[in-house]
Amino acid sequence: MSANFDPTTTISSEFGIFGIPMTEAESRLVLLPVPWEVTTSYGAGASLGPKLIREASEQIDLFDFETGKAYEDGYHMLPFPEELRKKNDRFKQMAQEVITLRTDMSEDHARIDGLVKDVNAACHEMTAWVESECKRILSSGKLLGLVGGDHSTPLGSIRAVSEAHGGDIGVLHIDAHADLRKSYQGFTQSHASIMYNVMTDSKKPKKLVQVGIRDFCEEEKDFSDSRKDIKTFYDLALKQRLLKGDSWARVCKDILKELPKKVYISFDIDGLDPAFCPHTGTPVPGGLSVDQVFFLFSELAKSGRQIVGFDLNEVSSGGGDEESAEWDGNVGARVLYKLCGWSIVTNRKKTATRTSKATAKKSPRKTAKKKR
Ligand SMILES: [Mn+2]
Repeated sequence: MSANFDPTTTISSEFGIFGIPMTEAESRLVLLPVPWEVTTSYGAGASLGPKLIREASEQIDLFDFETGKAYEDGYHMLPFPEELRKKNDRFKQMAQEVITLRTDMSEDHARIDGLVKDVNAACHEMTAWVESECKRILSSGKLLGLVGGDHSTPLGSIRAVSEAHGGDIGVLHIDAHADLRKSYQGFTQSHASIMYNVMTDSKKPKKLVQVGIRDFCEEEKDFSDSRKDIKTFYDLALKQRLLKGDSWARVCKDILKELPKKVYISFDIDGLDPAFCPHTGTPVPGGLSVDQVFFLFSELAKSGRQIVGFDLNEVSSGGGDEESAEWDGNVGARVLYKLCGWSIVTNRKKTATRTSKATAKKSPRKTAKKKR
């Protein structure tokens, strides 16, 4: 970090995510942007998520009430992958044609099947690319966060993290949707199937814990019920507890009880009340407040659990212009900032000796800053 860097003033996000001017090599945590929304069925614009979040991120005060100066360890967002974005535009058109043909009850099954096959193949390629990028980041000993895109994007990151820990991780999945469909509109790799794909993968995590779920079909509920390694906390059940006077602290305790020591957080922004993400693709009334989610994160950290990776998805412009989605970007950036901070802090605890060395190394920089 440059000696000229002043964390108390607003610095353009052009210098880096949250205005932090640090390279990948200098950073403890690396963010992978994945501008992909090929099979988005309803609102469009999730591929703009990384851009919306990055632009809003410059507004954030770096010192955090809970995680302090975690940012000093360095956050770096990789450049937006232009090739992937172009591929997204091409295959999204094909996926849209499928949806239109199906809606029109088309009999042209050969055409539909051909398009579906091509779209599924493109989605597999995206997942393979994400997986290899994540493996590269993890093998350099860095912490990892993925910024989507729609919620199909983190299959590769969850796979990479799960494999790195021999499957000994739990996924904390915050979402309005269960995402446990075998396929949706013929697409096997869509946002609606992400957790089905995660939990039927050869490198699957040992537990999936879902929170805020309020939109699901019978098949998804049956699938969740049938699996001992999946626990779904339905939004309605959580709200009923709160409405009867139970505390969110007790609810969080019950959620955390289901999770092992190592936790990967998969956060679909629509898990929040739509007031916090009005332009997201598939908003559902109800949901969590930002406060409730931040409290859950802090309880997770306090419990001694370690965040081994995370993703944030479905922050979107809703198909409108970017300016209209400024609020969505603002909330997304703040959620991302908490995820980054807790990732640093929960991994610091585990490697106390390494941290003290890192802190010692940092002090000359602090002195340099004071000279200004
Ligand atoms: Mn969702």
